[in-house]
Amino acid sequence: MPGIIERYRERLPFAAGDPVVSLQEGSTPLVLAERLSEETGLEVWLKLEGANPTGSFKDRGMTCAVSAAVREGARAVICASTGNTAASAAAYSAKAGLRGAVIVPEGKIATGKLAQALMHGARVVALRGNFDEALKLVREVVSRHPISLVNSVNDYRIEGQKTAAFEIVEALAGELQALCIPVGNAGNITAYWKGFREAGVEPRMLGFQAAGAAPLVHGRPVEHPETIASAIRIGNPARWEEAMDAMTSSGGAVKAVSDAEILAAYRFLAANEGVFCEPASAASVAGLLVHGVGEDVHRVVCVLTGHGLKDPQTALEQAGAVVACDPELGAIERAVLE
Ligand code: AN7
Repeated sequence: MPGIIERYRERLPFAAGDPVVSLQEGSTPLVLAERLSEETGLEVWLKLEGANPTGSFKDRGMTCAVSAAVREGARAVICASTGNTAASAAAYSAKAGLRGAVIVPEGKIATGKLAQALMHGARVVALRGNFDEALKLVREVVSRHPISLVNSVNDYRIEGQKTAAFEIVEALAGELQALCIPVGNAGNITAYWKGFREAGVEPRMLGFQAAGAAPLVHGRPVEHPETIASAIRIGNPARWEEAMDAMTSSGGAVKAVSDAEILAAYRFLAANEGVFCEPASAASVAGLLVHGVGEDVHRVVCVLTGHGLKDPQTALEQAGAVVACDPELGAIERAVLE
């Protein structure tokens, strides 16, 4: 499959002949979740955005943001990030031959994401502050220097990410009544809603935030957001109004899920559906299990935004222990069979 710009060019702000920086993102699996369906009495599908080239949905937006930056003659890109945007921006700027700088909250990004950003050669800046402070600062930096901002305040990011909604509509022939999605900086829910409306389908948009980082649920910014789901440890989402509009106009809602609920869904998906996502992604399924989807829903799609390998540390803390064994047949048999 080609990347999303080639696949959906007529619905994106790119003309034939424009430069395209792509790693063949998009065209991700949509998998029927049989155990979750049994559990909920619904038909539950999982959109596996961890199958994108850098392991998260950000690649859909990043191919557009970086391609547009190249078209505009930019030499460098920058973003604030809880990790996945940083990994994606680093990869696409490496592919494009641009310089990349990523500002991340010190000590609060998952190991895999940090490894990615560094390997792709970005300048990685660990801010003694949180994501919201980092975003505020990078907005000031780009107002003073000719550097392209690739956070989801950049409209090209929304354009690219809306293509996930197109893929879902195509795969299910437009037959879905609800979408469950984690919400952090609120770009992705904004993008899905735009994509669905452009495709003429209006599922109920159900956004889920971590309880310790739930500004949209409380109706006011959270100064010190905290959650195990570091990707959505965000207290003042940039796309606040648009996200609220998506949820209200679709008859949806925004609700909170606790870290314990997120981790339970995270383990359930890995153990029972064969799908390893990162903790923030599991907020969509936690929301489905804890809050339900309301009346008259037959089919629901949960977006799993990032791959579980992004955050090996949380996985090892949540998983069972390995079984030590001497190199001897009897010992192996006991270890395997008992
Ligand atoms: C796995 O990388 O904000 O509501 O800087 O990595 O569009 O912010 C990541 C967000 C959900 C929330 N799931 O999406 C970043 C960043 C995962 C994420 C979200 C993020 P938005």
